[in-house]
Amino acid sequence: MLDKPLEDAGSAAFAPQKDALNVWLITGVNGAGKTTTIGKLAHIAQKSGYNCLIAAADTFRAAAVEQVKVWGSRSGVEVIANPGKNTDPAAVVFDAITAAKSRQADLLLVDTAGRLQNKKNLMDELSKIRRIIDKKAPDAVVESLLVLDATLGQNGLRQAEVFSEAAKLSGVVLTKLDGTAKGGIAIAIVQQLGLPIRFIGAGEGIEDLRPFSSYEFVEALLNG
Ligand SMILES: Nc1nc2c(ncn2[C@@H]2O[C@H](COP(=O)(O)OP(=O)(O)OP(=O)(O)O)[C@@H](O)[C@H]2O)c(=O)[nH]1
Ligand SMILES: [Mg+2]
Repeated sequence: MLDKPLEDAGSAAFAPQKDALNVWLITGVNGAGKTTTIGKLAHIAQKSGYNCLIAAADTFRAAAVEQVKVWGSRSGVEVIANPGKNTDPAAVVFDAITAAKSRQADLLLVDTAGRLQNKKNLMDELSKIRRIIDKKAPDAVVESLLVLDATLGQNGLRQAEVFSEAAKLSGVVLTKLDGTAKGGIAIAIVQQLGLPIRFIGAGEGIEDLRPFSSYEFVEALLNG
């Protein structure tokens, strides 16, 4: 069951497509681990020889741009940000796509502000970001990933449903699996929304991201 969405998506291995701009939109509720995941992904991408850029589209929280810049410098990946205050995140994404095209980047990682799925204005803002990506980069390979805190339980399903609609989700990253949580909610998400789980976050460090393996996941779930 966990493997089915991977098969439907074409391939189990998840990597940026070569000879194209890949845009990975990273979404989720507050504190799920989006920015940390961006840092880890930038690190792997850089190590694997992809030309990577980060869009700092969390313009909501004052310290968010600084935080993602720290991750950018750890991984040696440039961060596109807007220096103004309270700027429109969709405008940052617009600028970042322009930069990615002119630098012939392979992968643009878009950090977004945490938002609760019941805040309509913030979900509309996310839809707008998604629309800008589709419009400004029609030839890009877009992945829209929900970062889901494994410790959250059943609320995760509702989150995934609403985010799926607003951001046209194509996959899930399950974080904080290094703690006691087993992330059983992922099974409901896979079953009900047909979304593949792409990565597992298992720690706060830059190396603590792994590709999802259904075998290891089920084994860990049952061995608890
Ligand atoms: N143990 C553990 N902690 C994690 C993991 N991923 C992220 N964290 C921690 O979770 C906290 C929030 O991480 P962020 O990356 O800032 O989360 P975010 O989704 O960007 O948060 P907002 O931008 O405020 O919505 C930080 O303390 C991270 O170190 C993980 O896989 N395991
Ligand atoms: Mg963040």
